[in-house]
Formats: sequence, C-alpha cells, structure tokens
Amino acid sequence: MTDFKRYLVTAALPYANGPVHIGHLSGCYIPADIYVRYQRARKQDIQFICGSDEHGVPITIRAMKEGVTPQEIVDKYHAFMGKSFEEMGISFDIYSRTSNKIHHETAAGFFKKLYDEGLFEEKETEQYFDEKANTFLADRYIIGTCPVCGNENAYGDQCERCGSTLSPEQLINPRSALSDAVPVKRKTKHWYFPLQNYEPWLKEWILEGHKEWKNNVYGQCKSWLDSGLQSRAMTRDSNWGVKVPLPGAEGKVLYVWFDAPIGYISATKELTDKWADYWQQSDTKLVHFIGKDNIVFHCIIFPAMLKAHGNYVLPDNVPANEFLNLEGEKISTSRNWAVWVHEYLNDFPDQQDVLRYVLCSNAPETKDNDFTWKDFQDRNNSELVSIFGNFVNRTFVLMHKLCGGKVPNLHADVADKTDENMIAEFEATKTRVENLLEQYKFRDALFEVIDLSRKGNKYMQEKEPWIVAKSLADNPEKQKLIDNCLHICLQLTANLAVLINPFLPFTAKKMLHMMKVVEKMLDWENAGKAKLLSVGYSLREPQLLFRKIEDTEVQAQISKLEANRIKPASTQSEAVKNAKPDAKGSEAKEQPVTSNQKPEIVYDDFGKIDLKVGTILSAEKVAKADKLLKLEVDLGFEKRTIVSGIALHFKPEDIVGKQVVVVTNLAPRKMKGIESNGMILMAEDKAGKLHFVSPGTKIDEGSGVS
Ligand code: B3M
Ligand code: ZN
Repeated sequence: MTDFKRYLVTAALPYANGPVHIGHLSGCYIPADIYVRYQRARKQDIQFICGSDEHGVPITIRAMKEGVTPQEIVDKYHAFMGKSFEEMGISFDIYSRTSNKIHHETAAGFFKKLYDEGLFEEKETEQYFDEKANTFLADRYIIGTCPVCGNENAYGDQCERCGSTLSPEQLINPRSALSDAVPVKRKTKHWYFPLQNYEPWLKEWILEGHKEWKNNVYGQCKSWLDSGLQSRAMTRDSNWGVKVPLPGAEGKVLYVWFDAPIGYISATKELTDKWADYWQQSDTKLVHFIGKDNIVFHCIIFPAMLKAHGNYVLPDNVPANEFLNLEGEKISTSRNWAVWVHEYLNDFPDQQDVLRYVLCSNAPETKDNDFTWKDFQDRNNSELVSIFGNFVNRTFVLMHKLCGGKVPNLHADVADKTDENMIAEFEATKTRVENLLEQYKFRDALFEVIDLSRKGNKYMQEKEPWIVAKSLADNPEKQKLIDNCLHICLQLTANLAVLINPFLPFTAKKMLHMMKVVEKMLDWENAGKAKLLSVGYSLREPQLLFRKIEDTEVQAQISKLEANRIKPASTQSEAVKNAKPDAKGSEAKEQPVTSNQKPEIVYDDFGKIDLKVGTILSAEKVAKADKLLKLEVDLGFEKRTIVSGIALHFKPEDIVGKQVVVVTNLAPRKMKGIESNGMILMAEDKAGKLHFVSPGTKIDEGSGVS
C-alpha cells in the first residue's frame, strides 16, 4: 500500500438546475463529509472539493422551461445549493462553479493538449436538427413512437414504457420536444475520444489493481469493460458550455461530461497555489464520492482522460452509493417527490444532525434504500434521543447531583472488572470505527459509536449510582463507587464527542460546550483515551442534545409530500413547458412531466373541508356497478356508509381494517340507490394505481387532518 502524504476528496458536482434534496445528501455529500471530517481530525493534509456543474442539457432545458437564460439559471441555483450544503454542515474547502473563467481555461487547455497530441478522432455524422428552434437535438429532445411497444412518447435514448434502450434513428415519426417540429438530418463534425485505446490499461488498473473497490462499483466497471469500450463524442453543438478551442469550431462546446470532472481540477486551482501537489504528486490519495449513475464517468472516462493527458494522479477509490428512495418510490425532482433540504431546515430548524444521522444510518451503501418519515422518527426517538442523548444527559445530571458538578476522582482501590471493561471499550471502539471509515463503511462505523453509548447506558444501569447514593449516610465510603461510575461515564462522554464528530458535528460542538473544553479535544488521537477530562474540573449544566419528534410532525411531512406531488404529463410538448427541474441525475435522465396543480386558494377555502381519519369496517361490491364499493367506515363519533369508485383497484376483503382519510362534510349523494356520506381520499401514482391516503401509524378514529 502506498504511503499517502495528502488527500484530495471530491464530491460530484451537482447540476445547478434545482435545489438540493436528501438523495443528493445521502448519495455522496454526507459520506464525503464524514470521511473528510475524520481525516481532518487525524490531522491529515486534505482538500475537499466541490462546486456546481453549470453546463450541459440539464441547464439549457431548465432555462428553456423557466424562460430565462442559462446564466440566470446557474446563478440562481448555484447560490441556493451552496447555502443548503453549508447549512447542513457539508464542509467543502471550496464550492466552486464551472462557469468560472479559470474552469473554462483549464478545461479548454486540457482538451487542446489532447487535440495537439492527436488523441481525438474527428468524425462527421448526421444528427437530428430542429429547424424551428435552430438547434441540434440531444437524445432527450427527440420524441417519437417506440418501435418495440408503440408508445408514442418514447425518447431518443429510451422508451420509459417498455424500458428499451433506443437511438434517435429507431423512433418512428420523430419530433422535436422543443418545438414539435419534425427534425431533419444535418451533418455535423465532432471530436471523439477513442476509449477503446485505453481498454487494456483500464482492465489492468481496475480489474487487477482495484479489487478492493466496492462491489457495486467494481461490478459496473467490469461489465463496461467486458462489453468493450467505444469512441465517444467529447463535443456538442450548443452555445452553452466551454467553447471548443479550435479554429472553425463555432457553435461547438465541450461535452458536459468532458468538462465537469475537470471542474475538480479548476476548483483546486482556485482554492490553492499548491493545487499541483494535490493533483500531480503520486503520494496524493484521490477519492471521488459519487452516486451510482456517475460511476462510468469517474472510473472509466475521466481516468482515461487523465491518463491520456499524463501527469495526473488517478483515483485511489470511488466509493459510489446506490440510490435512496423516498417512501417506497424513486425520488423525482420532476414529480416533486423529494425532501428538499431547504424545506427540511425550515421545518426542523437546528436539526441538521438528525437528518445527517438518518441519512448515514440508512445510506444506500450496497443497495438502493428507502427513506421514510416513520423511520426518520424512529431512529431519532429510539436511537439519538433514547440511547446517545439519554446517556449523555444522565451522566451530566447525575454528575451535578452526586458529584458537585465536577469531574470526580477515579479511586483505584474500589475499581472493578466492569469499570475496566468499560474503559477498554473506548480504545476498542475507536479501532473499529477507524477501520470501518477507512473502508468507507459509514453506516457500520456510526453504528459502533451509537453502540458505545448503548454500552454506557448498560454500565450505568449496572452501577446504579442513584441507588448507591441512598446508602451514603450509612457508609460515606460508597461515594467512591459513585465517583468511579461518573468519572468513567464522563470520560466516555468525551470519547463519544470525538467519535461522533465526523458524523454529527453540530452535536459534538454542543458536547464541547457542556464539557467546557476547546475544539482541540476533538482531535482523533484523543479517541480511546481514558483521561480526557481532568479530575476536579467543573462542567456546565446539561443541554438536551436531541428532542423527540412527534407523530404530528411526521404526519405533516407525509401529507406535504402527497399534497405537492406532481402527476405525469399526458402530452409531451405541454410536458416540457411545465416540468419542474430534474436536479438529480445524469444528463440523459431529464424526464419532462406536467404539473396538475390547481389555481391558488386561500386558507379559508381549505378550512371549509372537514377531514377525519376513519377505519374501514366492511366493504362489499355494489351490484351492477363494477367500479363501486360500498364501505362502512368508523369515524369514532359515528359510522358512515360511503360509496367509493375504487372497486377496480382493491378487493373488498383486502381493505377491511385500513385507515383512511375521509371528507366528512361533503353533501350526501346517491349512487346506484345507495346514499354515500363522505368521500375517501386517494392518491394516484404514475401508473394510475390508487393508494389510500392514511396516517403513518394507526391512530384514533375521528382524528382531524389538516
Ligand atoms: N453533474 C451529474 C449529477 O449531478 C453530474 C456530476 C458531475 S461530477 C463531475 O449527477
Ligand atoms: Zn417501448
């Protein structure tokens, strides 16, 4: 293993076309931040690089939809995203942007060097051109009929109905998503990077040299390499991006995936004069944190570019995460199915660490994972509050009550095996956490820290200093037992602060304040030590580290998600006009959908609707009506008959016992001779399937919904 002298850590440059959501955080920014904070605490020489990706189709599409210039889009979102990251404690050394001059120069210079060395192939091909909009059309801008399933709204690269991978040529009746015009073929010249030339080297470097990479990453690389690499165009016809630095290349820019990773280099240049040490000295450890859709670009294309250029270090690791889903569905910016970080911070002020905690303990490290508000609440209430927070709080309360607010002595004469074992755990935990962090196993590492606090609770429970205190009058010597217990619990608290700091930095700060110690104590070398706090030192009153999260708060979040969901479009041209940005994802994944939002109302309009939780007591089919079910619903204060048009979606026997939300003050209506007294709220998913809107947990019938 190489002995690294310095670290260079990058986190994927997000497209500056929408706000940050939890999928971004969990995919790469939180793990990267934990890693960097840990290495900083180890006093490593490290730089943490990120910035906005401001070029490419995602930006121009967004600009078109908002009816503004691409520059206006990136200015708006660059600032917005930077703020969210900062507020979440993501501690970049620089958050730069690819529209900077230094980036344009660096990327163009990089391209020019490869060009001058004859490393590109120049090719003229025919591509679709929209004469109305006067532009070449990237794959996602072309819509037509899928040759496989007949879907009339398939994209130039994929049919979303049957999942077939397509090329624009395969579409029947292609049309432009921009103008609806029938596109024509036009000749255009581009510069291609012959990836196949680097294939033998890539195989050796990754498949032989980096067997330690995560399975998901290694596996994806292997499958790309096994199926053979091909030349890839590194330029595009567009006016937005880094201009191709060649004579006669007007109207051509670098492909966004050519320039964006070079953004890591330009940002480092902007950050420090020593940038070349980080990028060009072989004893730098370069680590790219990304999401799984970026693997090929960071493991194959960018390294091949770096290799072709020469003089650059290659990534030592690319610990990519899989995807995070939300309440069982794919996070989607365009459908507004996401938890937005700025909204979270607004709804849960000063609760950054709770989100950091949940997103780390639930991170999609090896497979896609699901974020649910219920799980958020559970992890907060039963882990942060009841285990970690509870231990620290008890320790401080008891120390004030039984030890005069000072760090008590450790009396060797009465120390026993339990005490020794507890102390031994400090070092053992530190070693385990370190090993896990070095292997990018953040969830397990965090689990170890929580487990140490769990052991602290258990230790205190065994020692019961509050019971011992009752016999002090008879036997003052017993104070020694109390002292030992609280001495150890306080040293353990100090250890917890050091260990939790990379994960929950806001919490670690609060703990420092309570212990009246300076930030230096959080140096990693202090983890494992049993004498971090001096005997006799007086400490502050405890401050609650975490608060309980109530059912109502969780319910409000779930309702908000459902209420703000945007349904898919029926027609494409309308779709493109109305779509929300797709902040996430690779260039190819823009997925236009329409909004079905109704005109604005005032609160009083909403206030007129009486919504209550009910439980379905019975359900039966209505004769001669295939869509209707007759339901008996218990609303707590009364039972109602409600006729609901859901028979095609649910079997009567499957829905008995389900909790639902009922509009209870809707005027009665007769259907097939049955009087219906209310309406059941339903959510309809993308596929047109219905789902009950119901409280996350079982609650009392008749509970109000607002
Ligand atoms: N902007 C794609 C994404 O946001 C792209 C990453 C660039 S990293 C150099 O997922
Ligand atoms: Zn299809």
